[in-house]
Order: sequence, then C-alpha cells, then structure tokens
Amino acid sequence: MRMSDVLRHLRQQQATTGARPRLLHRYAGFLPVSADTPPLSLGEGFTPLVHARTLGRAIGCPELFLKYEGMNPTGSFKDRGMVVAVAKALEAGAKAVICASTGNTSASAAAYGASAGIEVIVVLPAGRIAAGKLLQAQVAGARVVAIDGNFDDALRVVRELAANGDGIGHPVTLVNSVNPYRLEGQKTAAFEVCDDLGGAPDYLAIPVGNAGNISAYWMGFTDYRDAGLVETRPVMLGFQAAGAAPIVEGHPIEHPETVATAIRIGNPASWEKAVRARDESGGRIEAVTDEQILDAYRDLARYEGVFCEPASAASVAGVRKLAAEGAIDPGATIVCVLTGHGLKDPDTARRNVVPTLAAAPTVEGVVEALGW
Ligand code: AN7
Repeated sequence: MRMSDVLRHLRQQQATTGARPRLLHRYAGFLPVSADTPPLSLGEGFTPLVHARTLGRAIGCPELFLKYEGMNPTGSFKDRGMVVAVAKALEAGAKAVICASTGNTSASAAAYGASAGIEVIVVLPAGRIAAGKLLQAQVAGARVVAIDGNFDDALRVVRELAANGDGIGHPVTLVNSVNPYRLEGQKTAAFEVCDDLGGAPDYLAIPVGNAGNISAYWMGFTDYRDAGLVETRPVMLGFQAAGAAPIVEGHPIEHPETVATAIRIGNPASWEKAVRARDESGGRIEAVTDEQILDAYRDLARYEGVFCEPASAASVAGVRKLAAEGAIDPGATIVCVLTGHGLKDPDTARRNVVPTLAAAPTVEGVVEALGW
C-alpha cells in the first residue's frame, strides 16, 4: 500500500471508531429526533466534568465536581437545547426563529440559526447584556432589537410575536426555554454527568434564572432512572441571584448592571417545573449575593483554572454557603454546573484582576517589574 492509501485507511477507521460523536446521535433514544430531523450540529455537548480538588477541600467537600458548560460551541449550556429547537424548527419548515435573552440564548440562537440558514431575531433588554454575548449574536448576523425594559418584558413581546406572526404572514418559531425542545436537549447534560461518574451524584447544584435548566436536569436524571441506567437521583440545589424574584422578597433590583444579570429574572418562566424538581428531590432553591458569586468566580479561576461567567459561579457560591451552614454531608459527591464561559463578560473580569505590570522591553526591565 502507498503511504497516502495507508493514511486514508487510517482516517476512515477513525471516522467510524474514534470520531467525536454527535450529541443527538449519542442520546437519540431519549430525544424527540428521527431520521427526518435535519442533522444540525456545531459540536455541542461532551463537556468536561472537572474534579475541583483544591476548592473542594477548601469548602469541606472533597468530592466536588464542575460540569463546565462554557465549553460548548457558543460558550454556554444553551447550545444543547438550541440544536434540538432549531433542528425541529427546520424540520417543521420554519424560516425564522425569535428569542428574548439576557445574552446566552441569543448567542446560541444566532449561531444555530446561521448554521441552519434561517433568520434569527433577538429581543434584548437594552444596556444589560455582557459584551461578548451581544457581539456573538451580531457577528452571526442576527437582527438584534434592544428594548427599554427588562428580560420579562422582552419575553412577553417575543411570545406574542411568535403566537401571532408579524401580521404580514411571517411565521417565527420561539426558541426560548418555553419551547419544549430546548429542555429536551438540555437534559443531555444530566446524562453526561451520570455517564462520567458511573451513577448519579448526591447533589446537583445549578444557577437558576428562568429555571429551565434545573428543570431539564431533573428530566434527564429521571429519564436515566426510569430507563434503569442509574439507581438514584440527586438532591437538586438551585441558586438565584439575590434581588431576583420570587424567592427573595423586599429586595428591589438596585444594580441591574451588576454581576450575574443572566440569572436576575423577575418571573422565571419554568418556575413550577423547578419547584417540582426541588420538592421531589428534597432540595432547595435559595439566593446568593453578588459578593458570594464573585468570590466563587475568582476562586474557580485561581484555584481550579476554570474561568466561568459570573452567573455560573452561583452554583459554587451556593454550595459553599450550604456547606458552611453544615447542610451538606462532607462525603457527598456534588456536581456544580458552570453554565457559561468567562470570556462572555470581559467587563466583570476586568474589574476583578490586578493591573498588568509595565516594564521596559528588556530582561532588566521585566525583572524589575516582577520585583525579583
Ligand atoms: C450563564 O440567555 O436566560 O434557569 O436569555 O446565561 O435555564 O434560565 C440565560 C440564563 C444560568 C439560567 N447561567 O438558566 C438567556 C438566559 C447562565 C445563563 C442561566 C442563564 P435558566
């Protein structure tokens, strides 16, 4: 055999055995997809489960794991659900999708819409979207409308537009998490956690905004339990940003431009489902403060090398709080979901780092700057 034939043979072998699988293929038996569903993929899913040894020891929970969803194609967990929602929209003949967003949903919708070749319309609360998220939507060619209102206003508007069309016969498919295909896709993260650990964890901690993702994880753990693939389901721990309704009363949102705007939601769209997940699992949904969130955000990067966006760190902030209260068994296996990538929000990062050291372009200059 010539060398080129050998290489081609090896490549073919890899394509059938060692190639990166597709998320929707891997879990097809649990998903509403068929041979008629367009094979959309940007390589979503299969995100790392990182054992956070240093931070775990510091918190008093050595079996602490991070489900690093920032490693998805657009840098957030939304991609797992968006790939299903957009594929099903295509399958149904849609020409456009629409969403309200605090940023990550729009970045994901824009990317999958571009890949599918359909129009994407995004309605955002003006001035509250992290720089990276907004740019992702714009670069991918979505049409972005910024309204003078909050997320809840934006969701109300897009729900109406999706229900009624634009009045001149342009149907649009809503791809917020009230679209059931979103949660179906997002539940695959729970499957991966179980596959990686060889069973369900004792606790699953997760940031809560519209409460879609906590509901999706609970669906996933329940599907796996019902299929006999795991014996137990975790206790679900959800964490909102203090100031968000409905669990924290009497605290108006004072600094809407502050951290974790992605989970500062007034009226969570999937609240009833989340309450069911909490109650069936014997779990809790609580609030964490901006200060607790930022402490966890910094520690995750500094001690574990995991750079997540501020809202994501609410899961670790919450576990740290509960562990300090003695509410968590120290021997328990805990998975904290980190929902988005740190590069989404460069402004918060910039406010939390030490300044760079300035130096002359010489060895002596750098030595002096380092204080050696
Ligand atoms: C990083 O992008 O709502 O409880 O429009 O971006 O399922 O709403 C994002 C939410 C957690 C909350 N972490 O998830 C949007 C949006 C990050 C997020 C959540 C969001 P849900």
